[in-house]
Amino acid sequence: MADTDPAPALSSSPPKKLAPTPHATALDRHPTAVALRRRSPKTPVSLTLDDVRRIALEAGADDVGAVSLAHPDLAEEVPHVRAALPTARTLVSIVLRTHADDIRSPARSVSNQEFHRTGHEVDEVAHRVALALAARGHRTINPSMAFPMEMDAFPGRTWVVSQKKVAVAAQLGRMGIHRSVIHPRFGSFILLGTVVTEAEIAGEMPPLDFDPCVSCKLCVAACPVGAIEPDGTFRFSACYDHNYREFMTGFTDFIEEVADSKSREDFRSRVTPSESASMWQSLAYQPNYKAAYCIAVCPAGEDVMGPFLADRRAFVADVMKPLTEKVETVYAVAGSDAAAHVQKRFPNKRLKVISSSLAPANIESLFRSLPLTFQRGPAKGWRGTFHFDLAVRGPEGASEKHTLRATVRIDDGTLEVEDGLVGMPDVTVRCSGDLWLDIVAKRRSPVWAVVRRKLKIVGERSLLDRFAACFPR
Ligand code: B12
Ligand code: SF4
Repeated sequence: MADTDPAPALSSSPPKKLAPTPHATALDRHPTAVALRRRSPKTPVSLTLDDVRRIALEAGADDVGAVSLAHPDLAEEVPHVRAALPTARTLVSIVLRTHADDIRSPARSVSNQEFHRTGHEVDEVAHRVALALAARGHRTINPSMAFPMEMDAFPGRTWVVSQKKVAVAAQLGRMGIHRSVIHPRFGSFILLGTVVTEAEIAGEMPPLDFDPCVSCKLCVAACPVGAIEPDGTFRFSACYDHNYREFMTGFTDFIEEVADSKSREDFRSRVTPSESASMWQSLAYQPNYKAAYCIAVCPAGEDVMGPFLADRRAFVADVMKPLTEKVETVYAVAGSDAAAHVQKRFPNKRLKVISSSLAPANIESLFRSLPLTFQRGPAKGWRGTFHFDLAVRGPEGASEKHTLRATVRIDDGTLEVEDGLVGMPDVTVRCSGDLWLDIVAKRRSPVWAVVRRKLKIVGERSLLDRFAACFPR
């Protein structure tokens, strides 16, 4: 499994004898050093895929696989995984089942309880596997199944390892239309863990030779904010703004409402007592997801599909309708595709308009994050090419500047972002990167910046308003 692995062969290097230095130092005479030198050195135990599967199943996993970090589909993971364990060579993917009836309950407290319970169990199982591999002489870590994450990197990539990618590379399932991994037996009712180890593991997982997703598109129909497209395109901001209302930036938005409120009455007009109580519950216990309906309605998987196969109409009535007909608050940013979707498809639900708190951390990440916040609705029926030529300060304290150049093309609902100034622009924007970030975050007015000659816009200015509407805040 490690043929093409560029990492040094740490696990197979012979154990070094802890010989004392020629001139005995105080450390050599220390009781711990003396005791250790009396022991015979440990040789790391070689491991096969069967060994690791047995260890993980005994630790409580429902299914398990392993894949080399050198797998071509995991190239993007390498720097992140090695930042957490520099000698990492193999990823052990762990699957735990969730209880489908709980996840399907319209009572969100029941569903959330199950997500949290199984999530903790994933972390426990992964920890037991990590200890077992470490005891066999291989440095091993168990990154969390979800939280805590590396929030320094927020709002960029905060996760140590992408468990979906690892599970798919380890042949444990395939990505469904709803962009979660579907296991051939347990379907969408799983949570994933990944154990990162420097051990080389002999043996390969047999390929999963079919796609467990049955393309029924119930996930598309069930999502209250239209986050899942029939072709499998995932609308990240739609899911994040609603489902994660009581996580990360949803919580920040709540705090900012507190800060902006002039009085108790003003605060209550912005945030209902029920929403405050819900936020308290998320803080005091564990953060509550608002939906996960895409997972709840998914009929895929051998252990799950029976009722759907027997009577599809009854399945929709019993499983999907209670969720889609539920009267509940749905969060979406004004002008977003999600807001339009709730109004059109779910008039029975209460749309609550919120501000997007997905602000980029710096000008470099602004262009990388555009696809995550792009809204197709406001981009329909027109096209424009935008050149950005932005002066960017060096690292803090440094005086040097560089120029960040990017091209953004919007064409009838589609978005393309490219490095450099490419093609003929309809609009060119020139200013400092900091100023553009402030304008995007509405901290500065572009009119003020043009008047003060800090911002230069060449071309059709009205297109910039259309551009802004595609990234509502
Ligand atoms: C970020 C994240 C999210 C994001 C993005 C979800 C997504 N589809 O990727 C949000 C906040 C929306 C989310 C929601 C949910 N999540 Co989540 N989430 C993660 C996390 C931390 C990383 C996911 C990941 O690898 N993304 C990158 C690539 C591989 O995913 P992708 O689909 O190709 O990329 C899409 C988005 O992620 C986004 N994207 C791509 N790159 C980047 C970079 C950045 C910086 C950002 C912010 C986004 C982003 O754009 C892509 C296309 O739209 C993992 C835990 C982990 N450490 O792996 C759990 C995980 C994927 N989540 C999980 C679950 C269960 C959920 C929820 C059901 C939670 C809930 N109870 O409601 C929903 C389901 C939403 C859905 N249909 O996907 C499970 C999925 C299990 C499975 N069967 O696959 C995981 C694996 C946690 C776990 N340990 O089990 N999640
Ligand atoms: S609900 Fe249907 S379309 Fe969606 S992931 Fe599951 S099987 Fe695929």
